[in-house]
Amino acid sequence: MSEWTNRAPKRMAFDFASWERLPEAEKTDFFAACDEEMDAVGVVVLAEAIPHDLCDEFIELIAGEIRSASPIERMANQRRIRQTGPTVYNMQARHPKFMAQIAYRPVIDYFRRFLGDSMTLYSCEGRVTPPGTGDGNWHYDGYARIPDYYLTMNSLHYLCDSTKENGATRYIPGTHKEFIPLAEAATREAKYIDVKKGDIVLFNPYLIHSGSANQTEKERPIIINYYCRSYMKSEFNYPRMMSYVEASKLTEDQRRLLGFEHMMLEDLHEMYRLVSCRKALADMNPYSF
Ligand SMILES: O=C(O)CCC(=O)C(=O)O
Repeated sequence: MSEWTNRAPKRMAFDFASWERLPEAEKTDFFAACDEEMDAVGVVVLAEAIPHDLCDEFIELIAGEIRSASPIERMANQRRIRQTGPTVYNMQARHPKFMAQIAYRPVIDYFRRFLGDSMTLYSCEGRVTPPGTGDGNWHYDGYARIPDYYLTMNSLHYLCDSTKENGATRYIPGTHKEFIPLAEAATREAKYIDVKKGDIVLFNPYLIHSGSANQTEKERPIIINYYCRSYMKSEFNYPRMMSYVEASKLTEDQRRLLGFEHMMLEDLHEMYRLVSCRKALADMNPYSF
């Protein structure tokens, strides 16, 4: 393992739009460069990976969910307004564009190299940091800190430019290597990640970081797609939240990410109804006749 560095992360440019069609060798080289950033800095910035018009659609969809929030969601958002801003859980269940975004190839191909092919989604959230929000709490995204082994990985999808002025994500350099307590990290100098609209930032799960104060007059919207190893519990039980018809429309990647292959079954019937993607049992699915 090499040393960490205090320098700002590089903006990793790539032809993300052509990802599916590009030769494997090009992606392997790109990932090797990303690995250097992940190791040395603790964050990888995928430069303008999301087209701007899609960012605008995401912003509208998150705003719509916040406007139509249920009373309990409203109360929770009111309570957290000074620190993180309104948060919408389960965005992938609320709109197909978010369902597509959880399976965004450059991110899941990269994360699967660390968390295994069976990696699942832990959570998909939309968040808006409004003007007047203060600094977030220092934290790292993982559970136990195990050297050279990751249990989770987080991706932040920025839907507008984000700087120190409007609530950039900040981090304490080196904390992905030196496993110091949060209180000690809080006494060290933070760095702010300067990103552009459409950038996606991938985090080393042990890097201590947080959101920061939004001192502008404009909101800062982001999507937070967080993944974990398949043997861990995700935030919600996604297969049980979906109807059979909804589940039948998922792509293979989405099914796997939502944990259909690794869920704990309630009873024998679920084995045929929910897990019929397991090839050996596919012809026994009672709905498939
Ligand atoms: O809002 C941010 O920039 C930080 C979000 C964050 O720290 C997290 O999701 O773990």
